Amino acid sequence: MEDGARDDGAMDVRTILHVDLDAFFAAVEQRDHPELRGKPVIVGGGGPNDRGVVSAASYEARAFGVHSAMPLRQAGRLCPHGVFLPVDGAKYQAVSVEVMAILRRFTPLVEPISIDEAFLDVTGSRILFGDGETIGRRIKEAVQADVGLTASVGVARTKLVAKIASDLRKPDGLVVVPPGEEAAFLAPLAITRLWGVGAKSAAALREYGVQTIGDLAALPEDLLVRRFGKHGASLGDRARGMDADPVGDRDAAKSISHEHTFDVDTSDREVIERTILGMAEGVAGRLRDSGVKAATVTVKIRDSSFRTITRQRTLPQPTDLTEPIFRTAMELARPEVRGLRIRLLGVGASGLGERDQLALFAEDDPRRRRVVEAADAVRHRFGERAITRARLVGSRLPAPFEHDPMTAAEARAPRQPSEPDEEPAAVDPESWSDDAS
Ligand code: DCP
Ligand code: MG
Repeated sequence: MEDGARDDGAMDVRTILHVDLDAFFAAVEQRDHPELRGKPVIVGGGGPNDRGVVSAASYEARAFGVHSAMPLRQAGRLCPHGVFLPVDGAKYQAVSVEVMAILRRFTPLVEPISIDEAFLDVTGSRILFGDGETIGRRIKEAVQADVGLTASVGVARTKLVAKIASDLRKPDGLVVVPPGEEAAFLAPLAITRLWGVGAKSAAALREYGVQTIGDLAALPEDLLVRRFGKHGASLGDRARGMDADPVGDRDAAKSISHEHTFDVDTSDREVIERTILGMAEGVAGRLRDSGVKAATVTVKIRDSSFRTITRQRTLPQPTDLTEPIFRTAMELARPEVRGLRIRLLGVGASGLGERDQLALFAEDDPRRRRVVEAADAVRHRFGERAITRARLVGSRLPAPFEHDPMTAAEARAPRQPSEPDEEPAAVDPESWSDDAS
């Protein structure tokens, strides 16, 4: 069935796919270690006695109640016979690149939204490859054949509905929502599946007897607007599956951040400084990879009592280099860490703009840029850790794993409440990945 154009007789009915790999990190490990297939595999940190959290759990491990963002120690208690493995970020990143390349065979309109998921607008590809369902099936087959992983796919007229659909029959799912059936498809599902409905909104909606997306769709719009303001109007639309957001809309992430949880809380200034340097380096590398510069640097600090603060500052000129990010992050962090035992540190960059659009700002020394670009080329070939500043060598600090705050994965993870910022932050502190919840 042509799942576009026809029903509405309009050529502008889009066909959007959301593709999400199943148990991504754990599935890569099971692929590479056949003896682990069928076993509960838990990827994250240094094993069941580690302070960190679970990054990924195989579906076998999920049967024991283990899930992403759960403390590893809790996972160890729930699943004592689980196979615990460290995160191999460089490997997963390389697999992610392969998968995204497969998706681009089907349409140039691919919007990666995290390491293992992307939206595709295949409206213009239907004539070549078949309807949305057929393209979804072909993508699943290609990912299995070429990369050896299973993906779940949702097909719908909007990003919102495609994403909910891909999640519904995981793992190895394919869910198609024909145009016109969005509201009926969403109606029986819990409201927490809707983007932008967090625990707080869900509790507020329950006061009105709203449990399902269908209940929400049935509420009068003026009530929603009165109760939730501007957000309320779009809430009603989204409950009916309406979402005009085009694929590829956000060509760049709104912010880039790295964070690190210490195995043991620390007040060692040298360790803190080296950690911030490592993260500044990681953030700068990702800015350069994306061809953008950042105007604002943010630090996040959580102490041993779990008090969390963020501080930010706008730079005199946007940058994609380590030094200014490191220097600014240190200036922001130094007064805040004094006398405290630190549990977690984060460095973020926001206010991103295309490098070329920012040409009116003085360019950095071109020789220095060539050196940096050469280093990036090595980093891409041999992984994040290949190039490390002399300062980091021998520190035995783990390369901070990249958590992209814009990913839906992170948005789904339960969070620790943060304290409000003193300075109004352009980076929503809630959007930081939280690996300590
Ligand atoms: N991830 C992480 N920390 C989190 C959430 C996710 O490190 N709190 C990493 C590990 C995941 C990957 O990102 O494998 C993709 O995230 P998903 O939310 O898509 O989770 P999975 O792919 O593991 O499982 P699912 O089958 O539910 O998609
Ligand atoms: Mg996934």
